[in-house]
Formats: sequence, C-alpha cells, structure tokens
Amino acid sequence: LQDGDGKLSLTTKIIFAMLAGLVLGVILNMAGLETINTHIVGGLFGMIGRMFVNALQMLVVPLVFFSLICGVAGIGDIRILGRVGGKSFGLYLLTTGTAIALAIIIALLVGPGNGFVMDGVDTSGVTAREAPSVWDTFANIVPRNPVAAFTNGEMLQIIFYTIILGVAALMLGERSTPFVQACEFMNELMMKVVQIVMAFAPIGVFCLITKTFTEQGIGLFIPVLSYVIVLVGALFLHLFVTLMVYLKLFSGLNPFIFMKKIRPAQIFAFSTASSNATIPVTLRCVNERMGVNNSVASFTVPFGATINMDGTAIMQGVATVFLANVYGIDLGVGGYVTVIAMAVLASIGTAGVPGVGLVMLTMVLTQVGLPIEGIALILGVDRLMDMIRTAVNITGDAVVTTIVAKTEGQMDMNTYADPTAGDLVG
Ligand code: DAS
Repeated sequence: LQDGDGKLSLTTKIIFAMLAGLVLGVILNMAGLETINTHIVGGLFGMIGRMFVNALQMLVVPLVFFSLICGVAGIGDIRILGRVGGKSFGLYLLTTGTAIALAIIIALLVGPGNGFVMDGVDTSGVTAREAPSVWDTFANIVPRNPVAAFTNGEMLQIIFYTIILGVAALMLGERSTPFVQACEFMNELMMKVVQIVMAFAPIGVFCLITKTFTEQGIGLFIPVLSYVIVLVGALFLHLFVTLMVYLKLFSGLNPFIFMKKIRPAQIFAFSTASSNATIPVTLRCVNERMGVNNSVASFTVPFGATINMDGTAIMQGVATVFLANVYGIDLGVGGYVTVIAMAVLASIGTAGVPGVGLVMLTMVLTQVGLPIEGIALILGVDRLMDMIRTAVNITGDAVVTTIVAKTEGQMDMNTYADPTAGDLVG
C-alpha cells in the first residue's frame, strides 16, 4: 500500500478515491438533493472529470510518436531489423492478435454490461459512427498529409508514418544519432508528463466516479463487476494458456520453467504497472535466469515493451464490448474487426507506462463511435486492472524474446535448465 518512502502509493490513492466516489455517489443518488447533484456534482465534478479525461487524450499523439521512434530506431543495425526485428514483430502481432480476438469472443459470449443501459444518458444520439470498411481502414493507414494526421490524432496514420521515419533514421546510420537522441529525450519527457497526469488520477477518478454513481446509483456497480471478472479471466487465459502454448509450439521450451524464471519481472510489472520500468528486470530474467543472449534480448525486450501489449489489447477488447453493451450499441462484425485492428495497432503505439492503455482506449472507442465518457465506468478499477495487464504485457515480451533467441541459436540451454541461475527475488 505504501511507496518506498512510506507514503500511500498512487494505486492505493486511486482505489480509495474510487471507493469514496462510489459511496458518496450512491448516497447522493439516494438523497436526491437536486441542487447539489446538479451544480456541485454535475457541474464542478463533471468539469474536473472531463479535464482529466482530456489530459489522458492530450498524451496520446506525442507519447506514441516518441515511444515508437525510439523502439524502431533503437534497433541499431538495419541488418538486425530484417531478421530478429521481422521475426519478433511477427510474433508480437500474432500473440497480440490472438489475445484481442479471444478477449472479444469471451466478452461477446459472457456479455458484461448486457441489460444495463445507462439510463439518463440518451443513447439514441450515441449511435456508433458508421465503421469504415476493413479495406478503407487499412487503406487509410497511409496518411496523405502526415501533419493533418498528427493534428487530427489519426493514430493508425501516425503509427504508420512514425515506423517509416524510424526505418529511414536507421538507414541514415550514424547521421541520425542526434535525431534519435532527441527523440529519446522527448520520450523521457513524455513519460514524465504521463506521471504528472497520473498524479491527478485520484482527483479525476473521485470526480468521475461520484458523478457517475450520483446519476446512475448502485445499480451500475453490478455490470462493472462483470467487466472486471471477464477482463481478469481473459488476461489469465492469455497468460497461462495462450502464451505457454506458443512458447512450447515455437521453441519447445518447458513452460513451467519459464513461468518460474519470469516471476520476478511479473511481480515488478504488477507493482509498477509499467512495462518500461520493468525492462531492466525483464532483461535480467531472460539473460541471467533463462540464458538468452543479450544481442537478442537488448532489442526484443525494449522493442516489446514499446510495441507489444497483449494485456492492454485484451483490456481494450473487453472494455469496448462492455461499453457497447452498456450503451446498447451493436458494433457489428465490421465494428469488432476495426476494434481488433485498432487495439493491435494501439498496443503497438502504447508506451509502457502506467495508465496509457486507458489513454489508447479513448482512441479505440472514438474509432468505432462509442462515447469516451463511458471510460468513467471503468476508470476506478483501471489501476488494479493495469497492474495485472502489465504483468501480462511483459510476459508476452519475454515469451517472444525466448522464442526468437531459441530459434536463432542465441540461448544457453544449461542456464535455462538450471533452477538457481541468476536468482533475483524468489
Ligand atoms: N501499464 C501499461 C504498461 O506498462 C499498459 C497499460 O496501461 O495498459 O504495459
């Protein structure tokens, strides 16, 4: 519950803010004090909550651009890009695509949020924007005007253009060093800005949750619980089944040994809710405990922390289905294919810091025309969900790293088999 210096951790503050907002909102809903509910809660709290959601959205474009440029340009040698980059990128897409597809199927089967349509919110005006056809979605990935893409926050186009820029920087070799170093600094700067915004999360969560529960009452709590149960179920399925099947299938390695050796990194990822912060621990786990050669790990781990977010993609899939149900909107097959494409590409652009999955969720919801205000329903539980999905994210990074190293002959199998190798924390 406390940080190293004994103060309440951000996670604890957010959970307390959520609980306080829930209790206050339910009381105000029952008390029905019109003046307070309308002007204080609806007005002031609504304004603060909207400011916080706007601040999350404010981060998306610069965070994706600088994080992705570093991930691609950081590859270093263009020849490495071809083989190790291509293999790891393909595996990252496969694991993330499997994760989000299974998450949406599970969510559609279970139906979290079904039967609870947000009363008081006029859902008739919230019809999902006509989702563009899948062909248009992919054709539009190439921006006619990159500046317009950045101005309008067209994330698919921004991700595409940024990857091209990163490859061009690699092709320029040494000459692009100043540019890459500047991007690395800007990436660090953006991580700091994320930290500043997340510092306001308790206030933002308190206001959003109070407003939501004042308007909706206790009845809202049930479907949020269904969201949490479906999300955690999908995350565990991916962590203990899907990823382990891929590990065994593509590398032949023993999944039980892998799960024991990666545990310290999972504990750190759960505690920090940040893939980026966990990179040093993930690297030590795959290097010293599993015997992966650093020539592979030094690229695939940071690359994965930048572009591979299986847990985040799962959250975006489940959250989209949940909000479509709560708002009574049928996205249709085209809509869910768009969600899968967006969530995979959003997770490519998501940098590994706390809460950015939520920032990307606003992008996925906008793309399929769902109201982003719905985020208020899941914001309160998101920090806890973020901790679990971050542990899934880094496990996915380590699985792909191990598969690439094993298939490239860059792995010491004696170390992998040695139960005491590189003991970090239990
Ligand atoms: N916390 C992010 C990470 O570091 C993921 C997320 O926010 O979904 O992986």
